[in-house]
Amino acid sequence: MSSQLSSFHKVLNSAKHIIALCGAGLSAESGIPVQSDPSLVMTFRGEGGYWRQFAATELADPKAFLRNPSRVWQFYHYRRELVMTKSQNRAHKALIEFSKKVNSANPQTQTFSVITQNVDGLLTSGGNDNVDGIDNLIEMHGTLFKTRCTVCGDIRPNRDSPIAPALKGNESLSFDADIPQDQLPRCNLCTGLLRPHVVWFHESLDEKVYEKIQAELDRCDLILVIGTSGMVYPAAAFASAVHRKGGIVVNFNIEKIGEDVAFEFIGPCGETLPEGWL
Ligand code: BJW
Ligand code: ZN
Repeated sequence: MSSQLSSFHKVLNSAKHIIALCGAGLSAESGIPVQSDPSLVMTFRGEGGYWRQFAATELADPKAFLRNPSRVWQFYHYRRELVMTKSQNRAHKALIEFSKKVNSANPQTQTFSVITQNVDGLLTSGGNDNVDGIDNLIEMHGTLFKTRCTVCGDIRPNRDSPIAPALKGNESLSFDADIPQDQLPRCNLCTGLLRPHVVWFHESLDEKVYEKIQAELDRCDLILVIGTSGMVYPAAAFASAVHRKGGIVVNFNIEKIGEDVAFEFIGPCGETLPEGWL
């Protein structure tokens, strides 16, 4: 075992309040595209081997939805359908295993919570494969598998495929079908237009979710930063907040990122994370 790994194990065993902050890199090995530069583009491999590029900020944005809900729903329908074909990878499983281990021991000794920016739901229990999930999970940017009514605010789980009949067959990457609003996903309670229950650019996090995150950060003495570029706020500020209070920052990424890092495991987290827990 490398000396870094054995030192990390000591730190991991003696930490009291551990957080894992996850980003798109966690799900990369499940085959879910990573947003390489969230300020500019999201890239997907299109049919025929072409790379098509979309300005993520033009789709994951409340103004875009107001202007063209048909386009934004096609983008989210595409991603829901894609994610429904994917499964947890070794990194998800390592986190779930660690969470079970910590939670079955004395909560006075150690706690573990996971804050994920991912909206793919791969850390939640259930899903297509009825898998195990993380007990103490905060999906800070929401999830692809819940809807929110733009009129009455009702939030509910939804794994329908397709989410509306008119979206079926619109899995191409052009997102340019002009679907009438009354054929987009509608609320069961008030027939209002539904939207994905995710946090778009220029939107604030849900207040209760943010309070929960603050409480976790306040007591945290070890933060594992897994597969996130640290470019999108407020999540980008969490590791330095922990570091400023004397906590330890550990990075799992395929490249070097961030400052104030005590340990760095460079490589695909499907490999480095399971090793880290052994
Ligand atoms: C691997 C790997 C492998 C690959 N193993 N690793 C302060 C300063 C500047 C700007 C702002 C600021 N505060 C707010 C802003 C604006 C904005 C922002 O941060 N912009 C930045 C682009 C600068 N933030 C917001 O708007 C936030 N709202 C807010 O602050 O409200 C207040 C407000 C109100 C009104 C006006 C203005 C402000 C909300 C942000 C919500 C972000 N939502 C998204 C979309 C969610 C829905 C959806 O997916 O459709 O969340 S954006 C997108 O980025 C998504 C992600 O969760 C998020 C983070 O991306 P992540 O996970 O880090 O992914 P990548 O692709 O960036 O990185 C992947 C990493 O993995 C890389 O490092 C790879 O190396 C690594 N990797 N393979 C390990 N196998
Ligand atoms: Zn409604």
